[in-house]
Amino acid sequence: MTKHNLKKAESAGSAFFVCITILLLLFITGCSKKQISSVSSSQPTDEKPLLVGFSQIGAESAWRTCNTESMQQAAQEAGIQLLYSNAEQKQENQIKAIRSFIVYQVDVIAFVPIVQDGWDSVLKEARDAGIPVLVTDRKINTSDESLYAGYIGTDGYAEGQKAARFLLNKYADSPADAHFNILEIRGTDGASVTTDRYEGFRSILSDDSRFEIVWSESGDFLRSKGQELANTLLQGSNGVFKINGKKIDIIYFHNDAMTLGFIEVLKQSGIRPGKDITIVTVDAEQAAIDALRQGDVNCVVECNPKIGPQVMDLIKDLGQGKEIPRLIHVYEQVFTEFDDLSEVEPRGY
Ligand code: GYE
Repeated sequence: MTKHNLKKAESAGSAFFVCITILLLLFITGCSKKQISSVSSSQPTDEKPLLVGFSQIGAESAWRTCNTESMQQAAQEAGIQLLYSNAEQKQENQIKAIRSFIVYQVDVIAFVPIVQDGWDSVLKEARDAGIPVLVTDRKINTSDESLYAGYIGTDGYAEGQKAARFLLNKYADSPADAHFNILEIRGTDGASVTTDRYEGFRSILSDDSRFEIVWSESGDFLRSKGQELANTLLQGSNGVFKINGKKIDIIYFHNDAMTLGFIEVLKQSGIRPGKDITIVTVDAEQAAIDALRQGDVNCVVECNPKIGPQVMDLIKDLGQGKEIPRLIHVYEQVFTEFDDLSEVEPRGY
């Protein structure tokens, strides 16, 4: 066989491999075509590429879409074959996907746990099959820490603290007897990042009696829910936003998607976000940075979705049987109304 024919045969072989992979996964999980797809390596090598199963939560926000793209692009650049599964916001779909990765004997499993609890059984199955697991973006609760190799992603607790510190700074000159009522719109209940952003925020403000969290409700990290909550909470507001008779001074949102939906309704109700009410939000999507520049938002705490390259480095280590750090928090910044925003690069999400 000539070198040329050999190359052709190799690439036909790898195309066949990808097809079989997809068919097998579809068969095992019964998932729709939309839920599972394969990204193959752009760098043909003589070695068999690492095969990685990645279970993503879904596509609930621009942040999430960017996170998925970062993983897929980084896998391609690293020559890793990524089997991508979209759980469409359901833990049961994630568990099914992980089981199918185990049956297919992938080299490494990576997943974003939609909620913290309920992973032990499936992770034991992965361990029994000798497949290392990397937890990314959100954390898990487990009775046995050895069930996963490590975690890489956001520091939700620090994000909550940063949001609260902005408020301490903004109201630094307000007297001790001033009073600020806070509304909190939480992310998905049961998700580690929701708990962390909730607790981090309180850890800073609980010592300052000027701040009172008068209401906290989940908007599930969705723009549509943010809008829906605003419509319900603002009913009969007549230009002043009150909950249980208390005028809301500050709203702390666990993500930008919910913020953007909510402030649209605030404006329609004749309340000026960023001016009549202080708005603090997490993620730093481009739309939130634009809103900060326009004065509709006062503080944006960055949550970094572009972790694909770091994830792939860890996956390569795991593929070689190396140990990885137990916990890696990625770099994240804060953007506020007091900063010079002219240097902020386009966010890309
Ligand atoms: O803030 C939000 C997304 O898990 C850190 O999930 C992530 C969060 C992010 O839907 O926009």
